[in-house]
Amino acid sequence: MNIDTQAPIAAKKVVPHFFPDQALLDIRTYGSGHIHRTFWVQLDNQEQFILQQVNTTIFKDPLAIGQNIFHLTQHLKNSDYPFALAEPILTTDQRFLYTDPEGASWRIFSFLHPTHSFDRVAHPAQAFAAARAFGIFSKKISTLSPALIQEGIPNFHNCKFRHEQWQETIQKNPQQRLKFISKEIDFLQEHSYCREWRSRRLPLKLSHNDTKINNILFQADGRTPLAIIDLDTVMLASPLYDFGDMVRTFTSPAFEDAPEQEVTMRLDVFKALCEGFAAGTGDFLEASERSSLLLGAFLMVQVQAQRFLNDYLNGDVYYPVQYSDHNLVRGKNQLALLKSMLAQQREMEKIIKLNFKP
Ligand code: ADP
Ligand code: GN1
Ligand code: MG
Repeated sequence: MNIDTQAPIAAKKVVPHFFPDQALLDIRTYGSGHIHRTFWVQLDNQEQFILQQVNTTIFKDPLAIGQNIFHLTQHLKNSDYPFALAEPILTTDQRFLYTDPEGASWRIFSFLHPTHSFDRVAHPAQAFAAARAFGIFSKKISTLSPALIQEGIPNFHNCKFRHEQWQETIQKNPQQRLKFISKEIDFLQEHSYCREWRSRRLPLKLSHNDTKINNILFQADGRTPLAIIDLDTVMLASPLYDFGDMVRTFTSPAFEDAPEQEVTMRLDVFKALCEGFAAGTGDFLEASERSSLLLGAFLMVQVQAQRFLNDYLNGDVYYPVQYSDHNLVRGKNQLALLKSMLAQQREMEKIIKLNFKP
C-alpha cells in the first residue's frame, strides 16, 4: 500500500461505499482546482478513479450538480461528441453522492488517462485546440433542454451581483485590508464593463462557465484535447462568459498567481483562441453575441479581479491561499492583464472581426 499521508482519513473511508469488493491500493491529492478536494485513487484491481469532496459551501445542493452532470454526460454521449467524458460512478445504493458521517459529500468519476492538464497555455496551437473544443462543447450542449439543468451557484456570473458584493465588502472592510488596495479599487471604479454588458441583453444558453485552461485535459503533446471536465457550473448564461474566461486564462504567459510584472496579453495566443472558438462554434453565435465578444473578455477579467480582491478583503474564505497576500497577488495579476488588454484593444477587435463576421 502506498497511501499519501496528505489524503484525509475521511477520503480513504469513502471508497468502500462505491466499491465494496475492492481494497484501496493508493490515494493521492490531485490537480490544481480551486474549489473541490480532488484525489486520485487506485484500487486493488489496478483500476483508477477521481474522488472528490464537493465544496458544499459553494455548491449548496451537491445532488443537483450530480444530476446535472448525469444529464450532460448522457446527452453528450448521444450527440456525436468528439471528446471523452468523466463518467459519474454511482454508490453501492445507486446514488451520485456518498454523504459521510460528518456530512461531507463525496463523488467519484472515471479517471481519464493518460491525460495532462496545464495551468497556463504553452503556445498558440494549444489555445486554438482548447478554444475549438470549448466551442464544440457549447454547440453540443445547446441542444439539451435547459429545464434539465439546475442552477449550481445562483448569480454566478451576474456582474451586478458581483458589483454589489464588492461594494458591500469595501464598506464593511472586515479584515482591515482596504488600505492595501486603494489603487486597485480606484482602477476598478474606472474600469467597469458591467453596465454596458447588461445593456446588451444577450441571449442565455447552456454554457460551461468555467473555461479555465486546466478544465480541459490534453494528450501529452499538449495540442490534442481529450476531455472537457469540471461541469459543475454548466447553467444558463451567455456563451461569451466562456469566451471571456478563455481570454482570461489562455492569453497570459504567467500563472494566475504570478507577480503582475510577468503578465501580458499575448496577441498571437488571442488570435489562435479566436480562430479556434470560431471553428468550434461555427454558426452558433448570433450577431449580437459576435459583436460583444471583446466586451465579454474585458468583463470576465474585471469581474475575476474583483472576485479575488473581494476574497482578499474578506480574509480568504472562497479561494484557498498558500500565504496571506495570495488573493491580492491574484487580483493584481488580473488587473495587469486587463491593462495589457486595454493597450491592445484595437488589435484584439480587428482579430475578432476577421474571425466572427459581423
Ligand atoms: P475544481 O472544481 O476544484 O477545479 P476539477 O473537477 O476541475 O475541480 O478537478 C481538479 C483537477 O483534477 C482538474 O483540473 C484535473 O487536473 C483533475 N481531474 C478532475 N477530474 C478528472 C478526471 N476525471 N480525470 C483526470 N483528471 C481529472
Ligand atoms: C474557480 O474550480 P476552478 O478552479 O476550475 C472558480 C472560477 C474562477 C477560477 C479562478 C465554482 O475555478 O469561477 O474563475 O477558480 N470556480 C468557482 O481561477 O467559483
Ligand atoms: Mg477545475
